[in-house]
Amino acid sequence: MNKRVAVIGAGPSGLAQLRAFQSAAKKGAEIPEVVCFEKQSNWGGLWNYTWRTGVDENGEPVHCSMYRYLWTNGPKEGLEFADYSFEEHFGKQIASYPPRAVMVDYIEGRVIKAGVRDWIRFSTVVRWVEYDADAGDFTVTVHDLVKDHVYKERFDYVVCASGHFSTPNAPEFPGFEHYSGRIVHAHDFRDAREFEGKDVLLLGSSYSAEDIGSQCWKYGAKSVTTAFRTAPMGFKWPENWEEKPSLVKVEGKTAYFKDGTSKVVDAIILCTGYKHYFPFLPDELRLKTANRLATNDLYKGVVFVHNPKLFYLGMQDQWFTFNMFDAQAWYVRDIILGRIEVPADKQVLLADVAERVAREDASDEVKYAIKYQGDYVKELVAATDYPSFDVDGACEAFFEWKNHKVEDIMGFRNNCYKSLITGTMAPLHHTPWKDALDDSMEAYLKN
Ligand code: FAD
Ligand code: NA7
Repeated sequence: MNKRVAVIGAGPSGLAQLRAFQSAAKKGAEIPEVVCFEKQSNWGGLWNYTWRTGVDENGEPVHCSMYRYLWTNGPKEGLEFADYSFEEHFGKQIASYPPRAVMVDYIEGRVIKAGVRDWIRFSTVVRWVEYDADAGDFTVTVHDLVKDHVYKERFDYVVCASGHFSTPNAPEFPGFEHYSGRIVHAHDFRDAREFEGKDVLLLGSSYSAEDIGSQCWKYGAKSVTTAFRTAPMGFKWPENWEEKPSLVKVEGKTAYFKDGTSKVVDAIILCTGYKHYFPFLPDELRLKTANRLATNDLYKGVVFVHNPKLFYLGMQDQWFTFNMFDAQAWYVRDIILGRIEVPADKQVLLADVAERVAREDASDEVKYAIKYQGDYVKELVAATDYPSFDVDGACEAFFEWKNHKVEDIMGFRNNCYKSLITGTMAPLHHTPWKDALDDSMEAYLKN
């Protein structure tokens, strides 16, 4: 097989694609040449922490949106690789909400074992992708940032795994221009200790607002205020945390809210989400979608309907993460290997997308959404040789996790779950989350 596949990004999704091809090769299949372009100097995507914000050492936008002291925001049992358990990696079962460093070690473990590092060209940013309809292939223009050299190569298929939680959605509010405190987007938040003793306002009511607010609280902020646009998060917050409706304006250091109340705040953190942003793709190849479970224009959630030789991984909003990226990567691999056929009629592809969108829109219930994405994972897993696992069990774990958060938002990480891959129960972590200030791997693994 002398086909060539370009994979853009070596985060969890891109690495899943490499692992998918490597596992087929290991079973004796002939696979195409796979080249992965990664703009950072190491793999791991968002999980590859950097202290930098703004631009990186090469002048490229910093990809990382993660911060110090980040622990997974859902139980690890919901994301465990079906072909590489936590127990296999760590040699023992570990507690359910690992900090980022532990997760990086786990993510790396599988691809080190697979031996695919040589497939990746690090510090190489994809600048542009063009499709040549006559030749039926893509020309990919990349910049080797170390050699400072721009070059082009041709590929039969392109897999875009560049992530979508890196380019901030940063709205402006009246008075921001003259505000004398710090205004920062969640993407550039790095260390909660910066806000020790401060009154902090977070805009947004989703994961970033909840977790960055919790970090600030844990590391000694004087008070936390979160302002929602649509609906409050509604947890039983600690005493020095309050939820307000939308921010209307700021004057001096005073923030004014829609209900007529106000509060003097030292810093404003925009937890207002991210944009799907693909500056390296022309109009006809670029995915344009909101952050939702059924994206626009992706047949089976991965095949770009306007050019089925282009695939996107991980572009959905995410309850399921690593195992969903795996299911997608195995599916894409099997299309490329000719094991799965994509219908030739574009109307069929569009109908698949429309059905997924309608089904997602049928309910606003959180349980429905979790199950919806679980069913999607099942659908893809059933079509390939990715090891099947108890997806319904993972949904149950997510339901339980949601209940734990309602019971105790600052204590939900003190719970443990049973692995759906090995069946082993995770140990209770040695220290409650709110008291565990050291997020190193050594500290976490002391169980
Ligand atoms: P990314 O991790 O974003 O990786 C994309 C890769 O593409 C990056 O390495 C980037 O450098 C590279 N890239 C981008 N553009 C180019 C280019 N032009 N050329 C070359 N390379 C390029 N998920 C969980 O399961 N649990 C959690 O606890 C959790 N916490 C999160 C916390 C935060 C703050 C955020 C933002 C996300 C969190 N997530 C979490 C979700 C996260 O989206 C996934 O875990 C995962 O990182 C997505 O993987 P990905 O490979 O699709 O994208
Ligand atoms: P999300 O989940 O996309 O949430 C964005 C939040 O920002 C959400 O509450 C939005 O309110 C709010 N938002 C967006 N635009 C505005 C404006 N203009 N004004 C006020 N509020 C706004 O992003 P997160 O960063 O929380 O999470 C992304 C990932 O990071 C997630 O997968 C986690 O694992 C970590 P809405 O409810 O739409 O009214």
